[in-house]
Amino acid sequence: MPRVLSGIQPSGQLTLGNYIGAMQNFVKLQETHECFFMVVDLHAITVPQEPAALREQTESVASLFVAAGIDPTKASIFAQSHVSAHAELGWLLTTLTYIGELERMTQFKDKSAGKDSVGAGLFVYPALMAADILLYNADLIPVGDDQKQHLELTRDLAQRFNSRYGDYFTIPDPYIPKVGARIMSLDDASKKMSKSNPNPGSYIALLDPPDVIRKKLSRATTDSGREVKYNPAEKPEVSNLMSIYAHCAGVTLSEIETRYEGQGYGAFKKDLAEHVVATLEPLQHKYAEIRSSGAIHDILKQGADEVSEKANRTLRDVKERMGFLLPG
Ligand code: ATP
Ligand code: LTN
Repeated sequence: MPRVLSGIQPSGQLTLGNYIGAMQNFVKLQETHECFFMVVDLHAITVPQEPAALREQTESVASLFVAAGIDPTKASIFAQSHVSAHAELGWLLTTLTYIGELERMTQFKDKSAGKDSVGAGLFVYPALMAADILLYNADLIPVGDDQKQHLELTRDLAQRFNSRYGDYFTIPDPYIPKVGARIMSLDDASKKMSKSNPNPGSYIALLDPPDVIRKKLSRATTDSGREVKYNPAEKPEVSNLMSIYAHCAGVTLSEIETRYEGQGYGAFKKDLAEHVVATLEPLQHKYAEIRSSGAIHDILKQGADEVSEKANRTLRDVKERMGFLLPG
């Protein structure tokens, strides 16, 4: 069975962007693929995290995986730091990565812009992501549009390793949704919706209560026109809201255009809020159940147990190929 792998950082409250861009595909792919879904806590610490918040968010993200419909009997759900081979292969791949490649990464440029001191982890982050993927020889990587460049680097590193040390790694392909691969900020359609944005009005968190969702969407920026038309270049705000609508209501963009012809933005935004609320309510109920049951610890332990053997085998093979003296 082809393998799918992806990760989400426990760096804040998950947003509708994470859900539409990535998690919805996780749920879909678990039916047809062998799946590995990680809470990438080692990636989250590339920017400062409060220890108590990191622990809480790690449990929260793992619980949201399950609440969104990832079934731990079909997919392995685990915390990256519970499988130490990730950090170790990350280091080995860092030594194969060129500084120039890392300097070109737009996520690094965005996250380091304007900062006086930037941790080295933020810079070498893509090599750790490559390790996540290559440890399991994953074939398909469901991610949002912003991760395309990191995935290109993963492919280059796999090819570089294979040409230096002999064919070993599978070259992974991205799996990116056609609509909704880049959900934009509600207050600024030139920036992607992001859980680490300091303005909570810029995103819909998956755990926002219904009234907060309604308020945030009614305040979402729109242009001064009236037409509900999909045109990301000229009407980026409305087009962004239409992508969200399409996902939550399960309709096409042209169906939305027909539905709101001649009606202006008011009715559209009101209905949009109800579709988002209806999408998130079942997830929120399930989330509350999972958190109060305490089951997530066992799910994460089971996930790490399921994947560790495969990860350790890859690490051993890689070390052997690179010329490390193996113990014993
Ligand atoms: P941070 O703001 O902390 O960098 P993030 O919100 O960008 O976090 P990640 O954990 O980096 O979230 O991303 C998890 C997954 O969600 C990735 O596959 C990413 O591509 C996807 N994703 C994140 N934001 C969006 C978005 N606005 N639209 C579509 N997909 C997104
Ligand atoms: N870099 C990704 C998170 C991530 C990931 C991965 C995604 C870490 N490891 C492996 C896919 C596969 C991000 O910032 N969203």
